[in-house]
Amino acid sequence: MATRRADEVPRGRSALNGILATAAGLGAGHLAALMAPSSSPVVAVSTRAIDLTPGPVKDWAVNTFGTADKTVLVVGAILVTLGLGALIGVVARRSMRAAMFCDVVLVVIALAAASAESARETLWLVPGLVTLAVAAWALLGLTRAAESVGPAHAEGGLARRDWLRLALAVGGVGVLGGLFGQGLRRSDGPQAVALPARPLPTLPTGLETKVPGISALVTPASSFYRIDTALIIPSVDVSSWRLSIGGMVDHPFSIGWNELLAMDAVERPVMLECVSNEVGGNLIGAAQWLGVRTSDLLKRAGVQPGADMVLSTSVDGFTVSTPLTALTDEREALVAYEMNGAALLPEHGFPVRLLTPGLYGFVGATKWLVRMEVTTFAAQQAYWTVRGWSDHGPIKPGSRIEVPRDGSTVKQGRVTVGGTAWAPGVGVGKVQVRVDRGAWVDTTLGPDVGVEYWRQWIWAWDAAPGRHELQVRVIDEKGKPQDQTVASPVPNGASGLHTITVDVG
Ligand SMILES: Nc1nc2c(c(=O)[nH]1)N[C@H]1C(S)=C(S)[C@@H](COP(=O)(O)O)O[C@H]1N2
Ligand SMILES: [Mo]
Repeated sequence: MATRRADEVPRGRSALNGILATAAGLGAGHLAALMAPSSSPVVAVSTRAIDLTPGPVKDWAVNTFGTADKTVLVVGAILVTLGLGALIGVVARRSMRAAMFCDVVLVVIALAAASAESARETLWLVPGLVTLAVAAWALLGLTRAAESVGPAHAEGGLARRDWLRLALAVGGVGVLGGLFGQGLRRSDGPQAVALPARPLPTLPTGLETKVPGISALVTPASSFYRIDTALIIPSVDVSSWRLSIGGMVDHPFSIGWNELLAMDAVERPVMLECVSNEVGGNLIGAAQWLGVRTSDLLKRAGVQPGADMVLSTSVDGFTVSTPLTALTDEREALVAYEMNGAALLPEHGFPVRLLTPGLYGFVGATKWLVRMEVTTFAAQQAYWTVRGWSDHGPIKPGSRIEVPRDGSTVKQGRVTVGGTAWAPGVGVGKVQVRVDRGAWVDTTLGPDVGVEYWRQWIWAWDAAPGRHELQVRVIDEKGKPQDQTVASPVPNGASGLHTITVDVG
């Protein structure tokens, strides 16, 4: 069959060859990564990208994309790589050797990302090498097919059909590899574990039964916000899971699942908030947690004088620095293994997470917990503190209006306004609202579930026609109002009044 030189192939066709070959490589690599889930090139590179993200950028991403931030990152990484693939396809017109070299460089970057994972997998090399082999094979094949042209229609048509057939096959490898690789990893559900039966202390009925639209007193685990750096939810087997406690202690030890379950357990209603939560935002929830007191574990280890921090580590290498006092004082921080009466969901830290009442998640709520190291703030830094977030992260007192919704229209007359408010460690004394910057008026509070829990509130508003501004504030049990200064989340949490606008018709 007659051929043309590579540089006679239309540029667009060469670019398409590069895109298809790259897609095939990524898809095959993702499928191969069923053997080493975090080492799939797309996953490894995206994970490294998250790790290299400074605090303000993380905050921007969370606020712009919410909990879809990871999807945006992965899709972005795929698109950028396919773009580079197009360039490699064009490079192949001049020199196949140079194109292959570019492929190798990209795969070396992916391999470096996979090897840098703090929890490096045994077969971390496999997905990258599969990616390289498939991408190189596909680029060679497609380029050769694109170079083939027949002298007359008949043969030329054949050559074109050959390319098309190969292109479809290569594209298919990319798409199907990616879909199967993803689908098969989704299919292994959470491990079923037997937990000792314990009657749940019943909480009072929340105001959500009276006022539609206000947050439930207890947030169901399935709708609890999720924030973490894990692109793939770590899957931990309780039979091999262990929590080790060491560092500045007299008796370092480690404890397995059954031993932990046999320890004295406490059930506590506790709210949790992400430091990235904006005023009025949704990165907050409240639940009943059950687990072992961190103070019991630390007592057993025997903390040495001079320590002021516990650095806890997740199975995926993520770290959290918690002030030692917060893990030993009367707030009763937990190594928790139940949420709302059931085992933790994988996305919320199964089998075991840290839960420190009154502290933002990044300084007290390590999911997939495997290690607690007693140390000092001077000696060690944790994942987000290295990236510009504060060392100590007490949750700022705050409040939010949930009904009516910001920007909605309501009928004039009696309108129920309601929401949630919190003042961890001290407790909610009062929640007040004001209309159009008038006088603050007291609202009616929902059930009191303790100082580490949020409190629902409602208020009957006699709404006059027109556009109105509503604001809310919490006053803690000691009489201190929440900070009204407008601050963005970085470095230690947002503050300011939640303010909404409502049209009364
Ligand atoms: N292993 C691990 N634990 C983690 C994180 C993480 O990225 N990895 N993020 C923390 C942050 S920033 C928050 S706000 C809470 C969120 O817990 P949730 O997803 O169960 O709501 O988990 C904390 N624990
Ligand atoms: Mo967070």
